[in-house]
Amino acid sequence: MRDAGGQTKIRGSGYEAWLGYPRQQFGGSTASDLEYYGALYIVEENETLQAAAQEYRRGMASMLGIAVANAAEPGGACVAIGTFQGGNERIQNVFDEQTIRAVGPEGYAIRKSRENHCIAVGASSPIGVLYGVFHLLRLAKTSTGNEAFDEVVNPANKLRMINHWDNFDGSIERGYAGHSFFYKHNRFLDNPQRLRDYARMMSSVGINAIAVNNVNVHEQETLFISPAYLPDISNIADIFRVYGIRLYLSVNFASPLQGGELGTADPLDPEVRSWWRGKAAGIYAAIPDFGGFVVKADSENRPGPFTYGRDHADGANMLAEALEPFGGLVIWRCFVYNCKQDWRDRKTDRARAAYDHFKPLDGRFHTNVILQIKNGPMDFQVREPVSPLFGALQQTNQVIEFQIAQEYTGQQRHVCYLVPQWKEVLEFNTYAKGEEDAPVKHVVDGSIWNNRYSGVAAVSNVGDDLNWTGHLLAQANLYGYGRLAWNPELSAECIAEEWARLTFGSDPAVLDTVTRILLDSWSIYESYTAPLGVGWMINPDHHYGPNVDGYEYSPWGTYHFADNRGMGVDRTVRSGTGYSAQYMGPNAERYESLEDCPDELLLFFHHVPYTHVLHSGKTVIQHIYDTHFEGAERAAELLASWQTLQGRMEEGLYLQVEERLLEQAEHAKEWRDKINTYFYRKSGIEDQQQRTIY
Ligand code: GCV
Repeated sequence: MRDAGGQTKIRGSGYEAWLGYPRQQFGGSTASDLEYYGALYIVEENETLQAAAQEYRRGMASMLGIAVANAAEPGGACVAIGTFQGGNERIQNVFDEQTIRAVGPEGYAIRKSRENHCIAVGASSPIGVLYGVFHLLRLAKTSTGNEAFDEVVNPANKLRMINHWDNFDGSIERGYAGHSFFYKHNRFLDNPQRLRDYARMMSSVGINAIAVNNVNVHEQETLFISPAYLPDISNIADIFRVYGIRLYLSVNFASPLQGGELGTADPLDPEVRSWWRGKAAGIYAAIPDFGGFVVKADSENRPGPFTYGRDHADGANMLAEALEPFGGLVIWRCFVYNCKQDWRDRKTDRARAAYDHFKPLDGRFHTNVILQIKNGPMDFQVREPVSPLFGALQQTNQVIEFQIAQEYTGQQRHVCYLVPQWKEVLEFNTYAKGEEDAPVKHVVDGSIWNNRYSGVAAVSNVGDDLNWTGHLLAQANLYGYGRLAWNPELSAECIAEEWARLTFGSDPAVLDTVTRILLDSWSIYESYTAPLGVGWMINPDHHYGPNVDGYEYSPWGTYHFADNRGMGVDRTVRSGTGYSAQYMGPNAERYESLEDCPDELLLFFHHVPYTHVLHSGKTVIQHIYDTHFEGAERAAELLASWQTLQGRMEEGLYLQVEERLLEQAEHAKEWRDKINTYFYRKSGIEDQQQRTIY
């Protein structure tokens, strides 16, 4: 957003995201914390601690309009920040041994001590202090000004990662917010301020790892691990480091072949192994805290170990061995499937692929390999079951992969707050421990199997749009992802409210409306796009907009198997692909059974007649008609709700969201009409309510 003079307008653009700290009116009559907020006591010089101090000053200036002083006088009221060992006597006085022991490597403690006249933020590492300061700012923003601060906070997940699908030419695969802010026209962009602001945002929600290039690694990006490119990559890593973020690179499994250096990429070939060891040494010479490699292999036309008759443990372990001496990790994706599969036999099933490939390899991966598993067995659809690999892999480090980028969920042109979906996945009981609860969140935080590495990763939704995410409300997904990765116990409501407050301020009408829009949005989007667990009804390649038979990897039919009698994919053991047996205990039974399968996943697991009656009491076809009519209406209501907020926030923020919601309301009608018409023509069954179906 630029004004007439060409100046970039930050206020009202969304650029500051949740770090803009709108002016705060404390509600409490005895806003006693204010006496502390005006002065800061810090003694350490470390860059990360200085960044923490800067954040604090910036936040307080914006929120309270105060210029924070350096706390010079001994004993004066202040906020004191520092590491436990860093020589800050306020910190030393406030925190006892027991508290210090309870704080993990990235955690922090916050305590208000009247005796010591301070609010203290202490940690065992500088990054812990920075996280603590972000937390204090959040508290100050969301509090009444008179809280009893006293908590120790540690992240639940070790790895809290973002994957960029940015290409060196500046495009972003599945990017819906402009171009890359790392690269353009095969050059590194020189925009350290933008990178710093990005790192601040990510750090403020606890992200500690970022892979900066697409998992589909093309010719140019294959060279990122070579001396010609490492100095530029290392500049990015320098910025990230201050904010506690390690840089990762996606690598091409066939890298040794590029430029004819070697004649093979066979993971068991000694020359190949030594080639990768050499590369690792070169990378660590340039970036001593380099995180490691992210790898997509043998999937969607990417090279991989299958070419050489090797399996994925062979492939991953070869890279792991190269990175091991430097403490690096291999993050190996389980999104491995044959996109050219012919489904006509109705036994072949893409949903089976990840489990079929990786379950037999459990226990064979090196200790510095982490498998990255998409949340569902297919591909980030609006609705799919949880991947059965969670719980099935018991001797393997693993992270879950979400997609913040809204590839199949409205492409950041429609609002679709995904935190409720992610929460459902994280709470899903895998039954991996029989009677004992074994939810996905405890599989991925490593606590169930005592994994050395564990955590959460997600595909980023940012680009060079001034507001980062295209749709301003899509910032809530980015924010929410980070908050959830840090603490999966937070509720979707609490995260939505927190984000709204940090972004728009504390006007109750705004908070209430924004929170409601966010919380309703997934169900609204689902209702006009993806009935009963059917996905993929999108235009080929770009995946935007309705096209019932459109998806490019279904040239032999469809992913919904609709004919004139019924629809859905039979994934039962009894008569279908047998996928339901990949689940454990009650999950396998529930999905196998037509009676017990939950409505929202019915057509994912069963092929049924259009007249099949759901638990809701409606037939499948009537459900499709009703949800599509209702969905379009509810999309229009989102716009109407938003319009009640005019004049209650910065105009720039209001207008950009209004524009997107207008588009969504229109486009929901197109979805309604295309899908209803398709299934009306297929089934020949009239709508009970006699509404017009085109
Ligand atoms: C980066 C889906 C997307 C691809 C993406 C792939 C993946 O198929 O459409 O763009 O490739 O997932 O996760 O690797």
